[in-house]
Amino acid sequence: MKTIALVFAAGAAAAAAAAQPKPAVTHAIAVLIPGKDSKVAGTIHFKKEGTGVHVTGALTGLAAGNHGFHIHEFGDCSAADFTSAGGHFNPAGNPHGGPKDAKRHEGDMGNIEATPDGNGTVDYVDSELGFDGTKSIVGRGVIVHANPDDFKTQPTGNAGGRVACGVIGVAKAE
Ligand SMILES: [Cu+2]
Ligand SMILES: [Zn+2]
Repeated sequence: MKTIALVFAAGAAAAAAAAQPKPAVTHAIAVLIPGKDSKVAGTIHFKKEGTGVHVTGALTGLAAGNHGFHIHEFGDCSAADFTSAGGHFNPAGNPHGGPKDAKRHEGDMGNIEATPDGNGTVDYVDSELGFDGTKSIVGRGVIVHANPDDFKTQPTGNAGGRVACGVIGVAKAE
């Protein structure tokens, strides 16, 4: 009788676990690695805030000035020049633009400005980014470019080569 009771309890626990929905992602993270001939590295956090996502982080090893900063379609940093990350993440089929444009690629996060000592930080809330459905940035790539994004040239912003790459993953709970 005891054995039967244990088996029943285990079965009920498994059923309860299966019925529970997966917890929604509210915090994702990308650790960026430098490309060939680059020293650019850093960490970018993505945290759900209201209906958007709060993007924060810091990079080192940059040349002074602005650098295009995007989410690209693939979380694939395997190629030496990071072309494996594909083009800008663009699930809505929009033209390229800047983060404040009404129509833009979802991945168009603008520029990161580096100080003369090579440090760049980002801290803004992006209303286009999300963690759910076709808009989900989880599993996509973050790319930092050698040159500034002009927010106009299609489809890349003319931002030049790719100097750092990271994969957006689910962050460990704090
Ligand atoms: Cu890019
Ligand atoms: Zn774009």
